Amino acid sequence: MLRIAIQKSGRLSEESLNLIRECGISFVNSSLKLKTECTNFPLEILFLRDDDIPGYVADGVADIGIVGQNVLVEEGKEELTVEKLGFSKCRLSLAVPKSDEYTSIHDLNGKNIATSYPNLLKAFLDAQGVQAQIHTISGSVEIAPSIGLAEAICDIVSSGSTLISNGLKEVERVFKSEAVLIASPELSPEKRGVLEKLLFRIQAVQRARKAKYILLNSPDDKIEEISRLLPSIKAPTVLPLAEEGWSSLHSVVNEDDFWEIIEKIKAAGAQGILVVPIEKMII
Ligand code: PRT
Ligand code: ZN
Repeated sequence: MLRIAIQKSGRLSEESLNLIRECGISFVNSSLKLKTECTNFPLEILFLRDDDIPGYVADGVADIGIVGQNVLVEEGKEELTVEKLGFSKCRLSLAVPKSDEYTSIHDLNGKNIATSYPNLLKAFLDAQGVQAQIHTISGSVEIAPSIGLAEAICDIVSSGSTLISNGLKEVERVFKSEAVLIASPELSPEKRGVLEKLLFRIQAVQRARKAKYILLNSPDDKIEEISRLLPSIKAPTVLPLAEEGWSSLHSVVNEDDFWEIIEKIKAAGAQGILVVPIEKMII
C-alpha cells in the first residue's frame, strides 16, 4: 500500500483528486475524513495542508505527495521531485505600488519586502546583488504596502487581478511554479513498484491531455502531402472511403501546434476534419 499526501482543501485539491481518478483509481471522498483507501489500487490518500506535504514525504509519513514547486523549493526539498504535473501553474513575483517609479531590481535596495517565501526571495535578491529587508508574513501579503508594513511584496500571482485590486504592479518574476509529484527517496521495493505503476498511468493521462485525435477526408492524390503535415506517433492511418478517390486519414496532433496544422491541411485539400479528445495515451 502506497500513501499519497494531497492538499485537503485549496487550489491543488480538485486537480490532484481528478488526476488520481483519471488514472482509473476509485475512492470515496468525504470532506470530513483525513484519509481514504482506494478500492481498486493499493493507494491510501492522506489529506493535509500543502505546507506540510514536503516534510511528511521527506520523513516517510507519506510515501508520495502532490505539492506546488513554490512550497517545495521554499522548504529546500526540490530533490524529492519525480514528475511535473502541469496544473496549478503560477509564479512568485515582486510587486510595488502602481504609482511608484520602477526602473530596475536595484530600486529595491534598502527597501522592506513582505513575503511568505523568504528563502526563494533571498536567493533571487542575492543572485541579483540586491540588499533588502525581508519581512516574513504568512498571509494577506498584498495588503502590506497599504498598511505601511513594506514598500514591496513578493507573492504568488496567477491572473494578476489580486495585485491590480490592491493597487500594485508586478515588476519582477522570481520563480515559476506548477504542481509536482514528489516521493520519499527511501521506498521499499514493493512501494516503488506501486509508484512505477501509478507513474505509468499519470504519464498516459498527461500525454493524452496535450494531444488530440484528428480524422479527416483527403483526396487520394493529396494523401502524401497531407500526411507530411500531420505529425503522428508512427505514420497516419489511411482508410479508403466508400467514395472512390477519397480516403480517411487518422492521426494525433499536439494541442500547441493544433491551429497551425489545421490551417495547413485545409489549404492542402483536407475536408470533414474532426478533432476529438484522447482519454489515455500509451506509446
Ligand atoms: O490551507 P493550505 O495551507 O493547504 O493552502 P494555502 O492557502 O497555503 O494554499 P492555496 O490553496 O492558496 O494554494 C496552493 C498552491 O496552489 C500554491 O502553493 C501554488 O502552488 C498554487 N497556486 C496557483 C496558487 C495560485 N495559483 C494563486 N493564485 N496559490 C496561491 N494563489 C493566490 C496568491 O497567494 C494571491 O493571493 O491567489 C492570489 C493571486 O491570484 P491572482 O489570480 O489574483 O493573480
Ligand atoms: Zn499552505
